[in-house]
Amino acid sequence: MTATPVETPVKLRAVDAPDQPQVTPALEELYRGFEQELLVPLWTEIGDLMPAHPRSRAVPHRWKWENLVRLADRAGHIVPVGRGGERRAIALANPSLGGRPFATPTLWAAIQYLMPGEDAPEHRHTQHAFRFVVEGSGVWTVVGGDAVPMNRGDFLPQAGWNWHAHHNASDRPMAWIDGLDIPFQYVTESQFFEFGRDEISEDERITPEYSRSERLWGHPGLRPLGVSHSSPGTPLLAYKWEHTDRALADQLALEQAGHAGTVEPGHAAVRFSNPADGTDVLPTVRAEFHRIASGAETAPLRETGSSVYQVFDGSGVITVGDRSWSVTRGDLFVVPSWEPFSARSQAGPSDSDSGALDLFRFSDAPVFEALRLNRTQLDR
Ligand code: 1HN
Repeated sequence: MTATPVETPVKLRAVDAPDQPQVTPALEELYRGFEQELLVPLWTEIGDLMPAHPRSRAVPHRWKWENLVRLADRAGHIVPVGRGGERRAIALANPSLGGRPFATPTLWAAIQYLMPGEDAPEHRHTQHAFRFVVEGSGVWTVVGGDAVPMNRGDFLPQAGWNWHAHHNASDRPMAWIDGLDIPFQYVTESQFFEFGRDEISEDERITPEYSRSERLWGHPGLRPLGVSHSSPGTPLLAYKWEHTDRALADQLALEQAGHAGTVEPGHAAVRFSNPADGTDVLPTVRAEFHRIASGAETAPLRETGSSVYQVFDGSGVITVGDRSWSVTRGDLFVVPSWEPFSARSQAGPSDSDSGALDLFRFSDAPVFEALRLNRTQLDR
């Protein structure tokens, strides 16, 4: 029997280039020696290891919501939800990340779909997560026993290690998006996961208009004195659309009246923040909402770290690096690290509203800020 030769994962190629040592038999022999000992010299790698600026492994990409919903609905009729698979969640796979379910090198984004009367079983994980609802209603997410309603425009963060299950109490299917820091926790090898109860209790199968968390923490500028909050992430489990919408409308109205408030002309924006201390809602994930007034355009901006956007309302044109797309309600797109991003609002024929382009955004910015790796540059 012949032994299969053991393949070493290190492969070094001597190349004839001005910044490389002269290719000689001695150099070739040195490189074979490096391969045997699993060694890689810096001089063959430095351009890739230390680029002059970030060059993302991810590429800019857009997913059309109508295609996602069509396929999720088909999955709803074919694929059951239950223990093991846990969720009918279908993830965006960035075309240059090897077919992995990673929207960017750090962020997961998925459409989740729950059929009428269905339950997604309880579990918990260290990954930080949120839900954002672009259309529909009828699902309650039960976080730590607290039933939280989900309606169009609502943002529902849920820090890692909280028990959670979902329940569709309505007679219609419901879709929403999930964002998590799965790729980040995957590469940092920090994940834990546990199954919870197979069924939530009858007294959790309730459909209140406000969760307990909203009744405690959801009043603007008012911190409850009877409760402490020390666990990671926000104690507020839902940020309702009516507040977000009014904040953005007021910024643009104040600008019209000659007052400060917008981030640039015709561009209103808010960050979802922790009411206990004003920080980001999740330790690893930032979430924001941007409204670009009819006809306005944002200045091209580069930032370290990556983002995923979902169009909440309106239509427009998005430019990311050398890519440009028309977008409309529900469409998702990714902005990789250091790719310049700009958005232009352009009312489409079917847009009934003010003509503004409303964008929900999430990013890995808290990680970059904590590590002091955050950098921005205006591109014009
Ligand atoms: C998860 O628990 C949810 O609770 C969504 O809705 C997506 C993706 C991977 C792992 C767990 C949810 C998920 C997930």
